Amino acid sequence: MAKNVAQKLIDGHLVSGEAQQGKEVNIRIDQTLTQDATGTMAYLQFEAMGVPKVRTELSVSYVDHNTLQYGGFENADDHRFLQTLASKYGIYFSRPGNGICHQVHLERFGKPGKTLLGSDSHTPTSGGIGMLAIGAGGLDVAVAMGGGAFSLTYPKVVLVNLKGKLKPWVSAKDVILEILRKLTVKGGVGKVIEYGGEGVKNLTVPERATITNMGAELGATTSVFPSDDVTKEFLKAQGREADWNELKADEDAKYDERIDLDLGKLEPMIARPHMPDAVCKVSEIEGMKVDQVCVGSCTNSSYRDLMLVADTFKKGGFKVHPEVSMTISPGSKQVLDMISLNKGLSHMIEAGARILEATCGPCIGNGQSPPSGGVSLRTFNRNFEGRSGTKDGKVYLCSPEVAVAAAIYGVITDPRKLGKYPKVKLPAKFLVDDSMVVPPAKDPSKVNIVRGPNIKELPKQGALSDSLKGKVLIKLGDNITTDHITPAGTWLKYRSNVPKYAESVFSAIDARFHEKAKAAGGGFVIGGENYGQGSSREHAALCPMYLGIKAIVAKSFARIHKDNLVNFGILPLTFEDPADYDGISDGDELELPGLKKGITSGDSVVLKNVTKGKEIKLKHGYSPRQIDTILAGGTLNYTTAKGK
Ligand code: MIC
Ligand code: SF4
Repeated sequence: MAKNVAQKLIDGHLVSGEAQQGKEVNIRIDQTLTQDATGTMAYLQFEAMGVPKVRTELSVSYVDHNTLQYGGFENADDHRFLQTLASKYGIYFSRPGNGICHQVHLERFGKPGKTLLGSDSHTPTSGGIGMLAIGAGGLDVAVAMGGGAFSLTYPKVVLVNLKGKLKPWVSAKDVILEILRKLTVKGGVGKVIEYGGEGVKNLTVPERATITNMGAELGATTSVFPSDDVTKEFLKAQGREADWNELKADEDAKYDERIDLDLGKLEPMIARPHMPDAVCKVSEIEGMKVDQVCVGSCTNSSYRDLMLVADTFKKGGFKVHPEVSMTISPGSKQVLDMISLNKGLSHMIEAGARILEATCGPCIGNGQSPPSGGVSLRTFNRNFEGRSGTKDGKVYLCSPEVAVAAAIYGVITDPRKLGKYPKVKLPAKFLVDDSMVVPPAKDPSKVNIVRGPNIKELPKQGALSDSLKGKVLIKLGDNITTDHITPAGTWLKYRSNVPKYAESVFSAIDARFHEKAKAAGGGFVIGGENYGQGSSREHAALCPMYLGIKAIVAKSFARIHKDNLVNFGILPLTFEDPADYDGISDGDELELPGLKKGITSGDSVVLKNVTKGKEIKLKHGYSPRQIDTILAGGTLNYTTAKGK
């Protein structure tokens, strides 16, 4: 049977299950990645499994999120824990300063045709070189490191058929913003977005990676490009030609959906606050005053992106506008090293840009929060309310072209006004120096894992009770993100300390939520559509579990978050009739009776609204594996019980 790229990758890694859309399948994972903010939990869970050494072809532990902590030891403790643990268990350790996990993985480790599971939602970045690269919760990554398969619902495959070439001052970010405009933040749920057509050859690997990176904002399982001569050139320039494999769709491969996109017809686009799909043309909002411009993040921090900014400043003799604060975060040490050697860095410094470390930085709310009510233009991938650290900050997402134009003029400006386009040519050879990647110890028995006081034990949870009772602790609307549930920014340092981090749950919506939840002995959360979109952080399940939350009843869930809830034994349930959402109020007393039978004997459970005297039908849609996991009270209980 003719296959598309996504099907070739999934079917080629199938361990069990039926390769049929909508069915759960289990696939073999070749590579894993973690970052510091999700990594400590993933490794604590990996340790709890008692496996002596990772069983993947390659596992890399990156430190890129929390690198510079103000006044405290927590981050440094986490880094030391991660480094010593990596050394002991056969994991490569990418030191802080070596770069953002996705950028470095693409440059140095990713291989076309392989699978990659990462404890970060932007893992699909490596789909830019033809990998099946999927974001997941830390526990799923821990299981994969232990040699276990990864379970996913066999996706629909959407072909984005590209033709033509991008015009000057229009770039890859505009492609993905246009797709977000068309499909919305939940348009990719249950789907893999596969790029094809004659336009593919006109996009370089860094451009492809920008597109697959931000496919995460569609809610897609992943996004993927074929692996072709452009991929080969990129890997050759990285000194990794031997890692290249050709990967393309068969001639008459079938797709579930198709979107045609003429690259030549695209214009500079921008996403307005506070959602990545609130996209319009830059020309529609030109002239708006800008307070900040930030270039960087795993979406747009490549050599190409930064040189575009540097050359625009240099060739036009431009400076940063006096009322704009502009920051640059390079994606990796390689990028920073190369732009410093070729003077691109000096051009940006001369223009008045501020140079930050090669890390996530402002993207995760680590510094450079906008001023009150301020407008910040960022080349990042998320602009959720409050994520920048300023609740009333207005964050817009755009390309490096649009960002530099705004930095120069101090107002949102169509970059096509900047004159001749300084098209960036990728180097025939990138500067390769992997000295900040520490290989694992030759003799693991000599390594002691160092745990500072911030590394707390994993909270535990018992098996599922047959009936759950409690109050509605909070009722929420649509598109609640994991940033709403467990915020990052100043809370990031508590990622290894669940009891403390649990105090952050829903804090931006209700500062006393955690006290309320604890006092009530737990309860229920009611959500709208696409509950839990965004980051893969499993803390958004783990911390509510710690507070005693038993079930989340919503109109629909985002993929990674739903899996995380199951992993930690919280029931994700959906309304059979979405209109029933209106029949539940904050504070209502709810009951889920006869759960065990309800879950095992069909897809439906009954929710009693004791306060309103009504019964509501809910669906669960769990696979047999998920049912067993839920009954056991989560994945760790389930795998331990299975192992006995
Ligand atoms: C993000 O962009 O939200 C993060 C921080 O990279 C997260 C991971 C995390 O919360 O640690 C992600 O995208 O998964
Ligand atoms: Fe880091 Fe931002 Fe990318 Fe998340 S989206 S990995 S915080 S750069």
